[in-house]
Amino acid sequence: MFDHKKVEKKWREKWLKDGIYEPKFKFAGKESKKPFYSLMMFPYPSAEGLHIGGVRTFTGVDIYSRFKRMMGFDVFEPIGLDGFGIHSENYALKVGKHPMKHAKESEKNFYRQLGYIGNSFAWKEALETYDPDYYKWTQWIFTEMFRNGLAYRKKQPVNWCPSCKTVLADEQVINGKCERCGTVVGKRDLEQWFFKITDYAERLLGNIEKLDWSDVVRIAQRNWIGKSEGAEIEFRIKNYELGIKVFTTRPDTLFGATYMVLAPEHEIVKNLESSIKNLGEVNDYIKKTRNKPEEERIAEGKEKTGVELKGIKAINPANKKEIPVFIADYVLAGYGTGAIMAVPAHDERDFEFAKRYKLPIVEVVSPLINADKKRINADAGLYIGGGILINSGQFNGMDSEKAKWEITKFVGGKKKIQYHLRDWLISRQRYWGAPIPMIYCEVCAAKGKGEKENMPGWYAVPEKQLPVKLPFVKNFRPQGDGRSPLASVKSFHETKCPRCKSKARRETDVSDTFLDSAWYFLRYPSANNKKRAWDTDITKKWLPVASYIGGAEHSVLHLLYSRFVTMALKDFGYLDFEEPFSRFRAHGLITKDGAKMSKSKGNVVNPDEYFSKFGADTMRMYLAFLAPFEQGGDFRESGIMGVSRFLARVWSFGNLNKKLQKNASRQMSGIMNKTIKRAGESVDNLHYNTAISALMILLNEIEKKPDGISALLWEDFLKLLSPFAPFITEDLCSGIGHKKSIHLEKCPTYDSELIKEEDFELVIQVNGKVRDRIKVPAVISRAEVEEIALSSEKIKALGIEKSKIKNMIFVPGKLINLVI
Ligand code: ANZ
Ligand code: ZN
Repeated sequence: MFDHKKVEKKWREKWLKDGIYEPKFKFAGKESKKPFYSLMMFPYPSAEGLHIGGVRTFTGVDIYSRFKRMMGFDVFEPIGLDGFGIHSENYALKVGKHPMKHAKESEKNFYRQLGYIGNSFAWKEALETYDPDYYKWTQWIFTEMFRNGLAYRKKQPVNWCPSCKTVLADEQVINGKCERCGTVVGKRDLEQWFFKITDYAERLLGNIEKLDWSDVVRIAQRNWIGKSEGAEIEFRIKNYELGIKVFTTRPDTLFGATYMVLAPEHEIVKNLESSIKNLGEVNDYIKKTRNKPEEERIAEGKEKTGVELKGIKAINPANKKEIPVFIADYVLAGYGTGAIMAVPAHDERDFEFAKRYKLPIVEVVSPLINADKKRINADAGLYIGGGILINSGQFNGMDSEKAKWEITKFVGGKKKIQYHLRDWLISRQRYWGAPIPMIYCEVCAAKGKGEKENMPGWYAVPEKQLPVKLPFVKNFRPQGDGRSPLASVKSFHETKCPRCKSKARRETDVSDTFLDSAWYFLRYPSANNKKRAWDTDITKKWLPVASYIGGAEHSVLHLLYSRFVTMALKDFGYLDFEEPFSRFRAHGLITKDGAKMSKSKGNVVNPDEYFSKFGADTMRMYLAFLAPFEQGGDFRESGIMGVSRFLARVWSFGNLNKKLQKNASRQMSGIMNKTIKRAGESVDNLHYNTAISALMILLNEIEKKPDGISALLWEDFLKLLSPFAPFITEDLCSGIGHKKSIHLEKCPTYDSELIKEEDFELVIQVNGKVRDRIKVPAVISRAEVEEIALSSEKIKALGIEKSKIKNMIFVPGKLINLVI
């Protein structure tokens, strides 16, 4: 019997002691020739410990890394913890523990769990974001952003989570709710630190095309950046020396602009107050709407509300007509100019609003006859496509595309490119994060002095004074008054001005956790460098990251921020590349017995239990066998047994047949060759399940004729299996006299001459009864077999379809049994 606990412990300790998974970063004359940086998204150590989905991702990344290592690459597979942040702090609050203490405990638990899954981590480079050695450099990056003009302060309505009692970046508000706690997010006027990510919008967008990344993520980033081409056009206000600029993507419809709408936050209202006849009503409306969550304001189907500025008229610059001006919350302050020209005949929102407030609807674009254009709500007169201009003076008859720029020119407007992306809000009024390393001096501010001309009074903490350590604060609970708990710690915030030495005050907000994780991949290969954030030579050699794997839910958060920070650091002269991750693949999610795993359902799989019962090799292989890595899969205990039995057979064959012959039969080499080819290709596209099927078939063949198996062939089999089942293969390999670790061996190569497709007869059963037999290729994936079975005429004749099937049991090389 294979005693997994004993075997795992033995090898884990030996691997660590021999340092077999530590790459050669830079030893004199011994630098790595073929570096390969294989990275899994930074885990945050939740108190519940490792999630089984996380285990699947980690071991999936490891399988890939191990194959690369066998192919002669010097693989770096680092590990660390993204432990700062609201999530950990909220948990600490909930259980009444201090985050510093809680962090140490969950770190221990996490590293214990990450230890037993059998990954080839480079433990010597482990790092944690709450370690001052790490956040010293997070702070340094902040100061560099400031020095290079990419960090600034601004007062504006910001997302405010009333439960977390802190501001949130736009990216952290998901469907109007806080990404961390699910509470509906409101707005608050606060002065905050921002990073100018919008300066990089075009580059962030332009590079997307060149990235070898999962499509879902590329699309999400493109949409988030949201580039719109249009025009900025000014509308004059009657009897005032004032104008209101609007951003429009449809300047061709200008003649149809029958009213204007301002966002409730629009500055100009103050200047018009003396002429506004219904000022009371207007102010009430502004008060009522300005702090409403954005999502709520623009929600589709939501009844549009607004109030007219009575006594105010704007002039449509195209036809000089006087038009009314409204304030309505469907126009947002943070986009374009915060004001629009409303064209109810051609814009859905304006159409709804105009109907409600009985405003004129003037059609100015007529659809082309027979053209493939969308006409929605045709009878009511709303048309959102392009066409031929009507009711537009000298532009009548012109094609709307052409008219866009002709009309813009005619009214003295200008072309404008607008992005939906907004600047990254970086400050948090919380405790558990890296203090923002800035100092404010009132004396300097009064004289207009400061490190940056446009930010009097502000100084970055000099590098030699970093890190600004997060002090131990007993009452770390967020105050809810828009100030961080650090604001009440005098010994922390009292300091001296770096320039004039007067009494000055430290910034007391901490930075967003996403800043911690926006650069960690730069630190890993240089994790033990005390002098610099990263070593230039090592970075040149090891970055960008060759393979990055993680969740698609981070598309517009972590993945966008990391790209931005990398670009900025390149511009500052610290890096010579601007895209951090050459290849990115999003992993799938797993369910349990068909249902989403959740604590409330009580169906969360605890990896501890399963790894202890079945062993790491079985669990790794089972998780890899579930489904192609990029797809989700369903975790079922019944499936684990199949893999467990397979490994037991490997174990007994390896132990019974220690003296194998020198030469393999030709036929065996054929299958071997095919398996090598198939496994290699499958691993490259992360179809581990197919590779495992191929190995299962190979074992069937091996068991059939043990006499025909050569020692070499058996070793090749073990090598192919080793990335999936690192412990059992190492143990068997050492059992036949190998001194060197199997994990440092080269991958077997195949001889394409010997590859000839072979078929076998797949038996298709329904509830154990044979219903059909179909010839299929010898090496075939589970998904392919399922498809073949379901499309068999005989199975179809029984009225069996996918939805009726409870389970499918697949025995590679033999049969598939549909359980209904
Ligand atoms: C007139 C018009 C006529 C418009 C028409 C559209 C259709 P995207 O594509 O997202 O960039 N808009 C501009 N600023 C806005 C704001 N702050 N809040 C709400 N809506 C705003 O959308 C650009 C269009 O959204 C602009 O073009 C403007 O309406 C509106 F037949 O101008 B349009
Ligand atoms: Zn000063």
